[in-house]
Amino acid sequence: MKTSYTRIEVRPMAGALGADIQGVDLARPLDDATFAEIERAFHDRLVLFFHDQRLTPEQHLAFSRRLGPLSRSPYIKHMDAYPDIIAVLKEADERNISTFGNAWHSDFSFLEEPPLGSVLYAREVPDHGGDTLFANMYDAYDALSEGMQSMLGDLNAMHSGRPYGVGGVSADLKVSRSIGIERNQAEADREVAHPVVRVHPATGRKALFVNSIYTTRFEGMTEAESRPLLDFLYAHAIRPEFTCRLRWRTNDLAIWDNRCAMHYAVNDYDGSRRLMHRTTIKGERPISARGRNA
Ligand SMILES: O=C(O)CCC(=O)C(=O)O
Repeated sequence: MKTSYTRIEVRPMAGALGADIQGVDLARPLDDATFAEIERAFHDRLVLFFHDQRLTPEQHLAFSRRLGPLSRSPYIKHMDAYPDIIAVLKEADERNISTFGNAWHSDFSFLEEPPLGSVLYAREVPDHGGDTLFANMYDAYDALSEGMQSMLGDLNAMHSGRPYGVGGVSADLKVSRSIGIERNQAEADREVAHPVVRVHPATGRKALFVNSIYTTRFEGMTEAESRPLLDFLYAHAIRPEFTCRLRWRTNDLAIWDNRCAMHYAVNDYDGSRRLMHRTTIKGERPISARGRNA
């Protein structure tokens, strides 16, 4: 069914997901009818992109809070003056180094209640490069065979914050120093179980919920046993047909739904400074297709 909008203009940016939103000034308080259309577009397109928004940190925070209570991400330094904002920064002189989010993931899926979504605001971006890719995890699930869907529907996967922990590969991963990641945190190594297929609380649709940064294995299986199927799912989930790409300009703002989309920050702008401000919206424990939590 085609959804119509009267308060905002919604221009899909790719077949699978993503939309440019026109006709909104996020610096002003939004009336309920306009916000309801933004929410509807968010559920329909998963990633919304607003251009040329002139926002103070307070206005960025106020819009974020319309989407839900904010959460603070463990292991990441928040801004001193704005403890609900992370500065996602890579300086021009940080060469041959990873960026924050430079692998496909759903934010902090290792939390018992992973974030609903994030609001990313571009303060300073390179002339070219530094795009963000997104993939639609409903489409990834829908495109699997019935046999695979049914098998995955019975599984939980373990997620861990190992990139921030002592035992994981990434204690020594070189990532931009500017983001302020706290590594070597023992509690990050613990695992949390989530359903492999989660049901979106607002749309009722099923989405694949595993990602290459935080998922370690299937519950009840070893990492070696899990690896082949996880690798298949990671490759399957990012088929070009399931993706869209945001090309940032300064003052653009994006919101994405972590429950049904993954994203990837492209690290192709050595020699340029890129500064984004991110807020994170609190989420809930993923609901499984079996009708109960993991
Ligand atoms: O900088 C970006 O484009 C995205 C960074 C990221 O992956 C995140 O904030 O979770």
